[in-house]
Amino acid sequence: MARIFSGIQPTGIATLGNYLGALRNWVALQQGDDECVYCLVDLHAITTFQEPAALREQTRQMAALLLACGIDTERSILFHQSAVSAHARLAWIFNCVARMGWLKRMTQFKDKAGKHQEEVSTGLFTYPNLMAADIHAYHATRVPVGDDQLQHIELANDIAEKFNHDFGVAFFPRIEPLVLKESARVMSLRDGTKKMSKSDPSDMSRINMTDTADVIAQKIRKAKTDPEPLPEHVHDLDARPEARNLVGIYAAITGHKVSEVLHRFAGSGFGPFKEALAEALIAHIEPIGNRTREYLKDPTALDRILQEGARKAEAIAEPIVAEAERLVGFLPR
Ligand code: AQP
Repeated sequence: MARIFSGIQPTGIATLGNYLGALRNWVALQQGDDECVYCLVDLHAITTFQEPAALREQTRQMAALLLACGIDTERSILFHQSAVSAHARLAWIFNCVARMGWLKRMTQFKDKAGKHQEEVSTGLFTYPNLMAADIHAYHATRVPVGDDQLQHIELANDIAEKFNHDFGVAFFPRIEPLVLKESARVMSLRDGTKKMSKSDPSDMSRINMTDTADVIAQKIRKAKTDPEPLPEHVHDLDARPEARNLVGIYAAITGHKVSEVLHRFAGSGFGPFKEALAEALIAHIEPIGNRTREYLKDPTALDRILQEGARKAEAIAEPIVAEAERLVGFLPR
């Protein structure tokens, strides 16, 4: 049995991108033999400023959504990162193991910081070290991620290797990223070259997992497209990012291959295709949104679920991080 770790930032309402790139896989992975540890990474969330009351609200909202998607706390551990101090302690050690040059190469930092590299928080820069700590604190070896996170997994492996080398031990194992190819990356509905993000300022750029049927239909109707009809061949989508994105979403949500979707819609304009896409999305997402709203009616129960999860997470992470601290040379706590 291996251990799986994955996290999501409570920086807003989860999007269709989070769902197809990550959450859906989290639910499926519970059926296997591996132990699943799923974390609401609130320490990561504050690398960009979060209004405190909103952060509390968003963390509960994300917990409710994960439960609504099918995360089962009998099978998986679900908790919020700040409740288990082992994450921050190991992250500090990794801050001292990782090299500046490694972090400077991280494309997600460059994307997120953009032209403001001097003004963003240092936490945003060292974010990948905390992510490495999240995984290694559990000796997790399998990590389901969207393909945008692959570089961070490579970095987590580099950090583990350097730690093992520096301290002359084989303590942290290698991590294997799990990426589902067909649905790996969902792009913005307004710009097919930009990833769909829960913190994009434009709500029309994304499908939120709690959007109602009307809102989903409207967002798909207004999604950016081009004037050409849908093509016959998959490679004809290469230069058409918006069309490729919508066809990819339809394929992922219906469980078909992109080629099968094109076979059905080739030659048709976007009107009928968008109608079919909206219908498929609504059938899939609306029940999840309804269940999320049900869970949110009892915030105390949600807090309790997360706290119980945190105690289980701590029971695994504490001895591992205590051993890392001993290896580094710290006296016992
Ligand atoms: N558009 C996407 N397509 C596929 N997968 C995605 N993921 C995020 N966006 C897409 C995957 O969702 C998991 C959780 O992501 P996160 O919330 O920890 O951070 P993120 O990748 O930065 O997601 P967002 O939605 O873009 O959040 P903000 O706007 O706060 O930065 C990850 O596995 C990620 O790959």
